[in-house]
Amino acid sequence: IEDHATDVDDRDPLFARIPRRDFMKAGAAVGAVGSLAGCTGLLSDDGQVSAADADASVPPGEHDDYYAFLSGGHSGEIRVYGIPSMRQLIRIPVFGRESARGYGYDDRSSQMLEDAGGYSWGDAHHPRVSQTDNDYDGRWAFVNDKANGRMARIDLKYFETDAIVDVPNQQGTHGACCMLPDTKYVFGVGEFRVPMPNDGRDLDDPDSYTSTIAAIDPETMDVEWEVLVDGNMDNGDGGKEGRWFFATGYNSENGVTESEMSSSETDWVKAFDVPAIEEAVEAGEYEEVGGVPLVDGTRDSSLNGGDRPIVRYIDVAKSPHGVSVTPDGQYAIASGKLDPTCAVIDIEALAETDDPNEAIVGRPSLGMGPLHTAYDGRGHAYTTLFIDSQVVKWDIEAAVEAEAESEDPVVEKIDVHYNPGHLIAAESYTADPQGDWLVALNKLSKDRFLNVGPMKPENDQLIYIGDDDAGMELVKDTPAYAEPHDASIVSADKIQPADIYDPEDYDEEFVDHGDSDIVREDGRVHVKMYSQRNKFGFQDVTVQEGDEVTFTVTNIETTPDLLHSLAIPEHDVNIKLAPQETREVTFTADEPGVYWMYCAFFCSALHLEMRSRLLVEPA
Ligand code: CUK
Ligand code: CUA
Repeated sequence: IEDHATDVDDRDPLFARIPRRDFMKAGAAVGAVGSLAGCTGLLSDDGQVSAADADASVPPGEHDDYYAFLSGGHSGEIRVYGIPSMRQLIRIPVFGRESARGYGYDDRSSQMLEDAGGYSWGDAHHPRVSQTDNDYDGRWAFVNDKANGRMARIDLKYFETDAIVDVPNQQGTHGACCMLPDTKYVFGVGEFRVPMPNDGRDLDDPDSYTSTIAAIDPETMDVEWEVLVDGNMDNGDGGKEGRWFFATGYNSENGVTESEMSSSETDWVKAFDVPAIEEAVEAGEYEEVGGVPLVDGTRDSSLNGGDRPIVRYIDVAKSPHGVSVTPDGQYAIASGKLDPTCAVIDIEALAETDDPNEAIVGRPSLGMGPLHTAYDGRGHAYTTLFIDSQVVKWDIEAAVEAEAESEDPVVEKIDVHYNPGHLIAAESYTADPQGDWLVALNKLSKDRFLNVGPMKPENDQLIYIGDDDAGMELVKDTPAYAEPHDASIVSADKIQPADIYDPEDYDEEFVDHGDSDIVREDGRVHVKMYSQRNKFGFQDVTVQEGDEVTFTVTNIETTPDLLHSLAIPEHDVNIKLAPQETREVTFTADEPGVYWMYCAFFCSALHLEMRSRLLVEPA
């Protein structure tokens, strides 16, 4: 068991709060499955490579079975991995400028970042892919910004961010997920409680702080309505049938310090009855705050007083963290974090009972620090144990029956390295998970990789879960740059990205081979030019010192994978041009001189020669 680094750090503030009795119980369970896990490890004793390991080694030139969209935490981006190879295929900048893609450098994307608040970074936690009929439709991915209260949309035709909304009345938009079955809304879950509105009032009156959930229209990215609640909120997930949305929350105490926030023995999972909220909005039962209808879902609200409350407050052990709905839509499972159990909430029962606490039908004791839960579609749940550094596989129905028969729903535990946050199984958020691969997003890698200094990578571990008899098998370590939180894994055939741009899809005017042009008017110069191997539409462009210059540039190539760019030294100009893409950039030519405009993508043997001169004449 020593080998199975249970990794309990006694300085860990989470651990410090776990009752000793529960720790002993979990410790015994680890021992029972520890020996079992030992014989299913990657390198079996006879040195043979396992079947799962062979499956996971995607040979050179072959493609993966899945796309995985991983959030990049405070790097503000999304990373796309192939599963099971764990190769990083591309990065998608979302909340911050990124020079390789020219994201935030051309006028359109920099205006989008500006309109979304003008922040230079974000904290991306929960990437969720749009669904139709509870299955991935390959249209969009959405991701929250916990740092600045925003939600972004990624267009999966081009794998690029195409919209960001700054959510009113939310300071930290943490949980994010789609309203299923058909992505009617994207929900943003507000975490940080603040005065409402946060305009200088009630500064030191934490009892009056509040948080909201926001329902965002996925097409327009407009916030349609928000619901105000008691307590903080954390993660969220939607039911499969268009009625319920669940959010965990801590700090029912209205505290502002760590000890205040975790003093009470219970907190809530909030179940939002979406059609009931829509009715209230329809009936005008809201206040407009920050430009959006704000519906009162606090416990004492009149909207919660009648037969059909809009928000049900379900008591669970203190400070729950993740919540996810089972693939069959039957249960919402909320992880205990500071408590070794998960709460299994029967969604149908919730609609039928007056006391929402009666909807809790299971409380399996899983281990130390349960955070997030994923599904294999065969009736198992997989929950990360942050403190135990394990993934626990358990039987959902056994957990429900255990209420009556005290049966142990835990099937197996596997060690991960180390301290996992989220985990994700293939298509776990749909009605039909694939049940083969699972990725544990471990916060710490410690000594698993070459030492790269004090800031170590995280460790995303690939685990094979396709064989219930052989058990879970750890297959791969993958170093990850700070700091993936959540992911969505989508079958490769459900996403159909474009190879080249369609000029119909953007606003800028496509510049053909023939119509490169310069228009001058009152200190403004507009240059339209094409780019192709190995030249730009103009060999020289002459402007006056102080001119405001706009370049509209089109890559007129139709060959996939043939990119150009326009880079202009000392003007911070850097736009990416994929085949048939047009981008615009505007800058002031404020220093006289010669500036070599060049192409930064290595596009041919004459790539270095692909340059033109910008001549800025002294005023
Ligand atoms: S949260 Cu980070 S590990 Cu933002 Cu989903 Cu739980
Ligand atoms: Cu075009 Cu290099």
